[in-house]
Amino acid sequence: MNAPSSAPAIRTTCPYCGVGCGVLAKPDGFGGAQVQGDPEHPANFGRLCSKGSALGETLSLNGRLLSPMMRGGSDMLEPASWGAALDSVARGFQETIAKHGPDSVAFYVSGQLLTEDYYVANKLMKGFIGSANIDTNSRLCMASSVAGHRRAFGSDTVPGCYEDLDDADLLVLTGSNAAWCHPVLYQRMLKNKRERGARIVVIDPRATSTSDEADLMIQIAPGMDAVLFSGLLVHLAEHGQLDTAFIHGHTSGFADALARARHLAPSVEAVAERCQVAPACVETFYAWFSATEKAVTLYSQGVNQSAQGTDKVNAIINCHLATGRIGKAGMGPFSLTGQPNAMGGREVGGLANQLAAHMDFSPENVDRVRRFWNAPHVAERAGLKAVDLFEAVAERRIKALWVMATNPAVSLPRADAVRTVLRQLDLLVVSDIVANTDTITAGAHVVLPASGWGEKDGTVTNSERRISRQRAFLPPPGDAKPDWWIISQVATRMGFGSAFSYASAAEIFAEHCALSAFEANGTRGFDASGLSALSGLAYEELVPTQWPVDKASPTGRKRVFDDGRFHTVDQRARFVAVENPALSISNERYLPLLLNTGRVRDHWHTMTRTGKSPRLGAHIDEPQVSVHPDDARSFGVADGELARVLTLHGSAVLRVSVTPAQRRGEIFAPIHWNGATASDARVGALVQPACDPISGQPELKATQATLAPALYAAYGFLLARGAVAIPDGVWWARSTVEGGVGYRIAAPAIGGHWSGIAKRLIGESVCRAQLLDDGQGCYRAAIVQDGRLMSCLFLATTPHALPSWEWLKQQLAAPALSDAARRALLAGRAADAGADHGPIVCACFGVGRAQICKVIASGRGCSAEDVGAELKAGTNCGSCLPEVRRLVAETAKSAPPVTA
Ligand SMILES: Nc1nc2c(c(=O)[nH]1)N[C@H]1C(S)=C(S)[C@@H](COP(=O)(O)OP(=O)(O)OC[C@H]3O[C@@H](n4cnc5c(=O)[nH]c(N)nc54)[C@H](O)[C@@H]3O)O[C@H]1N2
Ligand SMILES: Nc1nc2c(c(=O)[nH]1)N[C@H]1C(S)=C(S)[C@@H](COP(=O)(O)OP(=O)(O)OC[C@H]3O[C@@H](n4cnc5c(=O)[nH]c(N)nc54)[C@H](O)[C@@H]3O)O[C@H]1N2
Ligand code: SF4
Ligand SMILES: [Mo]
Repeated sequence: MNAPSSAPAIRTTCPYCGVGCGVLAKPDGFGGAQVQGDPEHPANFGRLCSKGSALGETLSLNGRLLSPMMRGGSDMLEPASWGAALDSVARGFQETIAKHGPDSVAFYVSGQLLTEDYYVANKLMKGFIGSANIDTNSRLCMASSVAGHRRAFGSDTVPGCYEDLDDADLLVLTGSNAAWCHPVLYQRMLKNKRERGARIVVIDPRATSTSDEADLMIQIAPGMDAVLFSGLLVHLAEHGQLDTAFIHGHTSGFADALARARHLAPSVEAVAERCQVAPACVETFYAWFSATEKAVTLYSQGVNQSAQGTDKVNAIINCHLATGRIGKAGMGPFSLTGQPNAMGGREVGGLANQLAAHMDFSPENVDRVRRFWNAPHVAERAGLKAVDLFEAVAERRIKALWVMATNPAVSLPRADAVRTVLRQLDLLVVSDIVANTDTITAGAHVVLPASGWGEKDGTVTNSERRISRQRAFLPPPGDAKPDWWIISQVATRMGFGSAFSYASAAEIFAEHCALSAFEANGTRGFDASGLSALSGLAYEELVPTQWPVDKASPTGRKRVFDDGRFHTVDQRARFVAVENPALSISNERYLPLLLNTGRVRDHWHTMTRTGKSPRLGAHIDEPQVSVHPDDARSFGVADGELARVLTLHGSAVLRVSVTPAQRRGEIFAPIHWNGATASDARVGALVQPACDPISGQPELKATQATLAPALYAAYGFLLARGAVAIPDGVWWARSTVEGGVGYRIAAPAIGGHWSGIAKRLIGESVCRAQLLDDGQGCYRAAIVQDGRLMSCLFLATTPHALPSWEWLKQQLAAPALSDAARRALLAGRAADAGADHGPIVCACFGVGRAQICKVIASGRGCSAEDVGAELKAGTNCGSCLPEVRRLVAETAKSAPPVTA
């Protein structure tokens, strides 16, 4: 049965990336919902990417944390009442503070909390506990942009808006794989390219789906962005492209910044040499930027996550200030935010080096916030930034820690070390929506069930400063509660009840907006005073609104700094003389490779939500490492085989993808797999902890590494209707597949031993179905019940001897096995190549690579549009269009069209 179609759709916002797309969610009456893009939301006008489109598949309660848990006598987590759990958290914090002072406790929070949750957490720590030891995963994500903005503008403000991407004639993307990470926005840029002829420049050490569509790709040496943009500043100065009126009227520090730029980047040749790219490439970029007034420079983690991230940001902003290209339609520096509410957390002041609402720790601000909150112990100095905070846990300076909506045992650098030190805490509290994250299993004492997306109310702010409502459309499952409620309850039990007696998210939002303007006199960037008097009903109906929103602009403002006035004391923007960049590495000869890390198209971070969707799992379903062909040869690893990646900090076994998209000497691994989804693929464990000296953001994109083949006796697949406990010693990676769970496995031994393991893996009845073929080094077992495949195990001595995984998955999904499929299962091969769809390219319509290639080869797919007409691939969200185009181009190259 399906949803009564009259059920009203609820307007809400996507919980993934910082594009902040509007979503219409229609509950189906059975705990799920149908989801589509909100045509009225100005971030997406109805579009959603593959992740947003699959939100409905992530709502099941499978794996959800449904009750508070406390560590019991047996040292195991056991269900507890809210009263007992909250009391124990409050008591734990109070006792630690009483014994060791307020700086012995900390909160580690997240850009995935709603603004209201964030506000309450920040208020409790900085106003009432009296420490600033609250930091956030935004330290790993946006801290360099925050620091760069504050140095240049005097406030953490993104000047422009998404409309600028429609109006621009040049779009420069540096350190951003927007085609995969901000897909709806990227499609908007492509539309501009298609319809208005905007040019796209992509700057990245690897070729990506984003660079596939670029007019110019600069495959830059890692870490050299500041050199490239310093060279641009020099070029602008030498070619009469400076806006001298703007520089003199509205900025300071130009001469110093230019002198430093000249030192770093004396000539195009010098830039090309340090960036390891062709001089012509650099020249073209400079010429295009010089000649194009309407230029936007977008940047993300290739810029922020760097030991020189803040300088990279300022090197970019310098070029926009020098040309006066800021605060005007179609131009400006544009920091793409990662998480759905990275920006909201920054508004609240949830980073350890800010106090609250764009205020620092000056005595005046401390006093101001003390009066506003009526708070007893306002923190008077900055607290510990993320990496230092966990260092303090290791040194036992922090003894009680509350982690909310983030998974530091996976996502921090040196993640294995982090996971170990979590065990040293006297009290580890984790608020999450799922029961088994690596942070929880590391040794949480108390685990608190939060309501998730669709179950709670609040606001998020996207990359263009637009505040949108997330609205509940499902009841919270089990005992789950909103994060703001959980924090307020603990605050109340710590004796601060009168300041935390919130009855709704709306009340908190109003207080947050009021604080933003409290005694501000226009000196602070973030001003949402225009929303501070919203009634509960008006909050319910709040339409997406960009801050600043105040008396002067009650409906919000698209752009700021359009009047050339900035938030510094003299209202002038600052040029910054940037340092000479150098990667934070020493030249150990035994670690000759550089490990870069990042994201894949269809997974979100540690996969606690995207991991539930079969179609999102189908695009890339196991942990990978991309390796240049020359490196593959010298390190003896081959495409499709497993390799161990080693660094000073840890190791992981990943599937090798050999690709010329990598620069020689550099490898890339996605961050998503962890202890809950794979046996040995915690990429965060490999990563070095060096940080940017100004922002404290870690260098997550460059760690010295090496690579070696990881040899097993047998490789294979296991498909089952539910999760399976895989024996120790077996390498595995799990994904949700249609109808069950799929594991890719690699095992140290094969033979008689395997039938025992098979029994454990797929059940006793396996004996009836098993087929052992020692002669060819293969092992196969399948259980078929009532004509349906229930589970199967395939092993072979090399990965290349296995049947097609995609074909096997199709058999598990099928309501009944065909006779041919049954025979093929026993023979251990796909029934016929035509039935094998290959790895999924289009997640929306489940179209595989083999299907697309077949259409292209038949001559019916000369363009992505043709492929779409034949197979629908790419016709919904468009996230796969870059890959479809690449397949068309590759096929055209490899097989010249047949002439009649
Ligand atoms: N599918 C998907 N989308 C997401 C997320 C997700 O988990 N999955 N997460 C969201 C979040 S929180 C974030 S922060 C964003 C991140 O979005 P992005 O920053 O676009 O993604 P990343 O893959 O982390 O890194 C971007 C690129 O930086 C490049 N890079 C590495 N070093 C350098 C360098 O020195 N210079 C330059 N110019 N480039 C370099 C990498 O090769 C990589 O292609 O994505 C958001 N969107
Ligand atoms: N090597 C390397 N490391 C990286 C990065 C990289 O590029 N390379 N990127 C960094 C970046 S930019 C980021 S943003 C981080 C992301 O890293 P994390 O923040 O650690 O990853 P998530 O999986 O997003 O964690 C969010 C957690 O919150 C839970 N959750 C979801 N909704 C709610 C809710 O409403 N309430 C509560 N309490 N919990 C909820 C989820 O189940 C999940 O466990 O990783 C960082 N680490
Ligand atoms: S681009 Fe995709 S992940 Fe990002 S907000 Fe929009 S639908 Fe969600
Ligand atoms: Mo992020």
